[in-house]
Amino acid sequence: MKSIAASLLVLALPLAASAAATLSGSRPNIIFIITDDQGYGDISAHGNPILQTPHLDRLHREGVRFTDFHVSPTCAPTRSALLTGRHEFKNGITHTILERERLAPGAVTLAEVLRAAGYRTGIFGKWHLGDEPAYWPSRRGFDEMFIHGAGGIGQTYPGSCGDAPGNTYFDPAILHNGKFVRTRGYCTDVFFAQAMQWIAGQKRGTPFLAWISPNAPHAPLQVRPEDEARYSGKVPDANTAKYFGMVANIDDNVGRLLARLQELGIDRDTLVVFMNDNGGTGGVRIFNAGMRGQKGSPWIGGTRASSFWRWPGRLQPADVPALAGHIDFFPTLAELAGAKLDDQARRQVDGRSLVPLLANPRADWPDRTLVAHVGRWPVGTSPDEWKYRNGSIRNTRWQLVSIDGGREPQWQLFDLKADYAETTNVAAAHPDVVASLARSYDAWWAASRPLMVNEGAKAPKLNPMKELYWQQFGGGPSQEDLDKMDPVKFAEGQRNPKKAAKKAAK
Ligand SMILES: [Ca+2]
Repeated sequence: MKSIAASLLVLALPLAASAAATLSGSRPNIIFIITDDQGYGDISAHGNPILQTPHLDRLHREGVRFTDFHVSPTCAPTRSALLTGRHEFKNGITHTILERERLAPGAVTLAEVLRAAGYRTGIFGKWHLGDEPAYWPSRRGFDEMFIHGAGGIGQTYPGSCGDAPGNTYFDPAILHNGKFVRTRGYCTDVFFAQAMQWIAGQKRGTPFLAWISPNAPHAPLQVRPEDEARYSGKVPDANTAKYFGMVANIDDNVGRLLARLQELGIDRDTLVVFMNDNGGTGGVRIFNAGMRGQKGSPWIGGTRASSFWRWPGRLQPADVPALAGHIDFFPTLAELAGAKLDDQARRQVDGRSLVPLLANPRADWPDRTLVAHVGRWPVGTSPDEWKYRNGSIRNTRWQLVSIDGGREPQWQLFDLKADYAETTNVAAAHPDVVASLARSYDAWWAASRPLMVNEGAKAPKLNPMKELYWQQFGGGPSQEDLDKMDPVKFAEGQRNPKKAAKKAAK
């Protein structure tokens, strides 16, 4: 038996290597679905005891699943890392608002690289990497742009980050290739329908990237009543029912999309990748897959994400336990597309191509470090004061975390192999591990610090998306809009939320 097993192993190695070689430059259509504020635990395939997600479960069942895959603790940071192959701070992104969500103009994007390789590129939903025209996806490699403004539909912040006025999750005004269109329907349905229409219109033989990024299930929990009704009475409170209803609606849309690919006859030419963009939010009270932390924290529960890669006939369903993350997305898709990276792109990308792991879940994968940092320090303070506040660095086995530090760290160490739930600080027992990971963290900060180009950025008085809308349809800012865009009032609200709410209620 032993010799048969050994000879099978000898056979398997060259097969896996040749499978990777076959995937490289295979140029599939790529559909990327990234949901907003859905946690790793908000999927029934991951063990959620209440939520039913049959179509996401199908992507899980039929795909390659990365089981230790990490994104950033919040929205815009993750999206920038996916598009550039490097940590968000190197893209200038240290927040989700206040001009600090804008993707540095000098960065090369995945959409640009794929377009240069002959792909057609479209985005449908949330962008969240800059609302001023110079930052739009149409200037960052996307042929087709169908997006809402800000980090969420209807949001208004001081400066550039803000959506069209009066928008809600129902019938939102959407920016379509530079002009607003007044849509009809629920936002997630609208984004998927538009994406499917665009996909159906693509010429056969020209591959495409469709980036579908619903704003759901991000708060405010504006949900179709029939979707909320699916969970009313099954969960302890109305908000969870709304939140699960929003996820169920996403799942329905994924089902429609998969059926459409079949109808169009492109199911086997299309790689569908599914992820969520940060740790859990509205669902963690029900199920957080045993993890510590959620969105906005540097713990495992703040960054672990679903990462399903389904390509029928080409990728064999499997779990891949290798430590991987959002920074690997760019080099992976570039390799699949057969894109040539120029020197600038090669220097920019810190991630690694996952193609060897897509071909063989046990492929050689040297250990590495991944960093998470929540950012979000107050405007006007030095980032260096926040270097060790809500930051972490990990390799496959260990995670080093500093929650309450500032200019100096307060390191805690966790042995993820024995304690993935991060219950026990073992720093005192492993000073060598602490020192080694801390050195890597410091090197990462030193490399990132000069690239934080949005610190101290000048802000416009009015949200550019709103101005554009008023130019197109008439009207102007209400007093409420002006209050929300007032940086002084905003800062007051940040410092003293209760007092600001009282004042606003007067
Ligand atoms: Ca998010």
